[in-house]
Amino acid sequence: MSRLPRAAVPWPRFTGRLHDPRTATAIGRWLGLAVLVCFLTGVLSHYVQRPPDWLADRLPSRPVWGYRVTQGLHVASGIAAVPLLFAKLWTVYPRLFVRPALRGVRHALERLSVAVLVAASLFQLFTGLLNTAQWYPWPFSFVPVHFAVAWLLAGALLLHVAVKWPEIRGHWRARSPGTLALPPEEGPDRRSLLTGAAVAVGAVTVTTIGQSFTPLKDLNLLAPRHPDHGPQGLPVNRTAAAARTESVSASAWRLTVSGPRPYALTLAELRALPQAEAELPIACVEGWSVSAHWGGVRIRDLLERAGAPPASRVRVVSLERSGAYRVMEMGAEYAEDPLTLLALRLNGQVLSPDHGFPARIIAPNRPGVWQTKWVGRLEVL
Ligand SMILES: Nc1nc2c(c(=O)[nH]1)N[C@H]1C(S)=C(S)[C@@H](COP(=O)(O)O)O[C@H]1N2
Ligand SMILES: [Mo]
Repeated sequence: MSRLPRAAVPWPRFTGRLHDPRTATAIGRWLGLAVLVCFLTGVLSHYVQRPPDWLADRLPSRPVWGYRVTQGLHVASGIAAVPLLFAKLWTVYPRLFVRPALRGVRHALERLSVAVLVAASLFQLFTGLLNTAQWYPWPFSFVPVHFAVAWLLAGALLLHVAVKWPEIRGHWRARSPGTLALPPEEGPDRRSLLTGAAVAVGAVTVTTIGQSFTPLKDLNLLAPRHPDHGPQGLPVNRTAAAARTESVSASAWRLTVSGPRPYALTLAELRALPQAEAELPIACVEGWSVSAHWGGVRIRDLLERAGAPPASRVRVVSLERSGAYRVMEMGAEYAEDPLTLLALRLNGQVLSPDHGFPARIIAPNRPGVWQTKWVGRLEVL
């Protein structure tokens, strides 16, 4: 601001270190790191959930906790970015009052790119945060729009960093000459602001990270889901009542498997097949994740019985009549993994209706949305 003539800044006047470029850089680099982690884990999550055809059979089923960690990081970095973004906006908002507002085409384009960056950042954090609470008060579909705006944000951020590069470089280290040249001042100093921002990040992280990082689950006060709260010690997103699958009768239910040698099995017949066990997490894309002990029949055994050729892909259809997760496709890597089960048991008990009775999918290193509940049909593709 100091470079502008006084008369060009009619109101308000901002002085002090809390609005200077050194502070903006100090907060900006933490915000940049959070955004980078959030972007990379988000893009990964998107392609794991909706792989293009060439990738679908190559997605690795190990490590079993892979998606749990990356999606936990996605949501945690997004949450941490909220206080950082507000601190950054507060530091730089005096620039809104820069006069003349537009100094030429270059300046206009730069201001436009900052407007896009701020709008996209606010949009991403707002929609992402509401998604963790499964609240969608908008007329568009969350996933494609959140994904598209992520690229907009990434582009605007790259441009912003490029434009500000000389300033960022000059202020990166605390003892850069630019800082020393500033006059000493009274009032709140930069360190208090940075400490405040760090405390805010720590507070929102500690009170939400327990939703995926089980050792801290007792501190999880703010996240919508608690790892322990739910039937059979596991949270539930869509209940059997919501999916209208409560009235599935165990005696009438059949698992039908289509393929070269199609067949159908009753629940008793499935239980009589060789059973396998797996310790695997449900890792919901909304951020919560919990590991559980599953028992059931290996998918690869069921596919083999249907005469499926090796490296077959499988489509899983739920009994649910409607819903975004009624039909799921599973690539060959998952279908062949010995830990991928048609689960009949959870934590030592028969699956409860909310966890997918009579049978559900559990696979390693996969997003929760594809752990299909209330399975009725498998189709060898
Ligand atoms: N048929 C069906 N399966 C489903 C869903 C669904 O809506 N319908 N929700 C999925 C989501 S989003 C998650 S996170 C997991 C949660 O499993 P849980 O309720 O047993 O914890 O189930 C998945 N399976
Ligand atoms: Mo989920």
